[in-house]
Amino acid sequence: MRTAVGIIGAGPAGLLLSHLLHRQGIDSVVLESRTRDHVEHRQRAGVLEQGTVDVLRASGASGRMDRQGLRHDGIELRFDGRAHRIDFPSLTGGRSVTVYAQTEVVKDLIALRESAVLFEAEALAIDGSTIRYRHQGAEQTLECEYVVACDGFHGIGRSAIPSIRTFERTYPFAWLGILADVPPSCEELIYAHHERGFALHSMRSPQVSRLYLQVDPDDELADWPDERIWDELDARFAMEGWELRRGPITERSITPMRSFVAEPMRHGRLFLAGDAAHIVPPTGAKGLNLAVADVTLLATALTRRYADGDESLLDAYSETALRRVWRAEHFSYTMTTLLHRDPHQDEFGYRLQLSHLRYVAISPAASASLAENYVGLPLSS
Ligand code: RFL
Ligand code: PHB
Repeated sequence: MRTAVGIIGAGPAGLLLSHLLHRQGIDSVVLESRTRDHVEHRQRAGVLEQGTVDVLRASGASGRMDRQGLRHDGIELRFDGRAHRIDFPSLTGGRSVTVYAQTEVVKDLIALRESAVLFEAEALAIDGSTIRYRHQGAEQTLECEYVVACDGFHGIGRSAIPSIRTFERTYPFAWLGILADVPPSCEELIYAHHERGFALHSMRSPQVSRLYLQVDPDDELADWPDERIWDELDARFAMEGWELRRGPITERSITPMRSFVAEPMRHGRLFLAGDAAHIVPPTGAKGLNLAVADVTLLATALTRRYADGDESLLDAYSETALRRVWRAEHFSYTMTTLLHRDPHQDEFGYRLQLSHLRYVAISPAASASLAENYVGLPLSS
């Protein structure tokens, strides 16, 4: 098989890249190791930056998102038993975020690119601009002009860049995430700082809540029966006059927290995009948005290359993308260390967290900085 751009991975990065290229008349094939059903039901992100929404809208992929996505003009920081709202539009010149699940973004993009995705096709190796892969028990090759590895943190793309440097931080905690069939107990997301640990109240729809609890990285799901999860959420969100609604838990998982960056994001005709090149802890809601920013840059660069042979944007891709990546790394790290209880941290560190949170709550400058990073800086910054 032959194509212009061979893409490994049908997550948001690979699917959106294929869609953006298709709109410019550039041929691509997406190889995905898992089944369509698996990819469409993997529970992950929920917050789309304004820039991500703009890209989906401009590319004609936003029909359902425009109908079902929930526009959010703020978040709540809850600490010391009190609520502090960060208002996005007034702090960022009118910007906001949209709550629309990654599973739905992926379903929408697969519907648009169905004919270009080969499911259950596992990339085995990248030799120059040829991808070797296994499909239906047989080894095959995909001959490409360019290869883009959008194959996530555990993919093979990164290892095909010989000069790669990696930067990493792990954290002494993990997130236990649940989906529950119960209307959200809040209108906006709540990020709660508590001496028992961090908790986050998010949502998927007016009927479905998404909640997260900081847990020990060695904890297993068996350690967390339903009642313990709800009791712990109750304790961490506790605030006078506020109650958490409980309902049947339909999905649960534990995710470790990690910061990771690989540099550069290009080697010859091979490019990395999304989680294949970088991971952020989810506290800043940045992972999916970074993946979208990477492939938006890459689609523009490849379009220019196919239009008139100009490779300057492809040459600049890694450096341009990494500037945004490091901004998101810093923001995600800051939110993570601000809000979680570090088991190795002493009371001094805990007091510093509270002081920083109070500063964000009272200072327009500090809350504007948080808001501008949360809604996302412009793509060109
Ligand atoms: P993905 O989604 O991991 O997709 C990679 C795809 O590549 C496939 N693959 C291969 N295919 C063929 N051959 C191989 N050898 C292959 N190896 C791998 C995989 O099967 C998969 O389908 O990466 P992508 O596209 O870069 O997208 C990144 C996002 O998924 C990720 O950054 C976000 O989910 C992170 N994230 C969040 N991001 C946000 O922007 N906002 C959020 O609110 C948010 N919350 C979250 C999150 C991630 C979480 N977890 C589970 C890590 C909340 C959580 C709990
Ligand atoms: C989610 O809705 O899954 C979500 C929201 C905000 C985050 C992380 C995850 O920071």
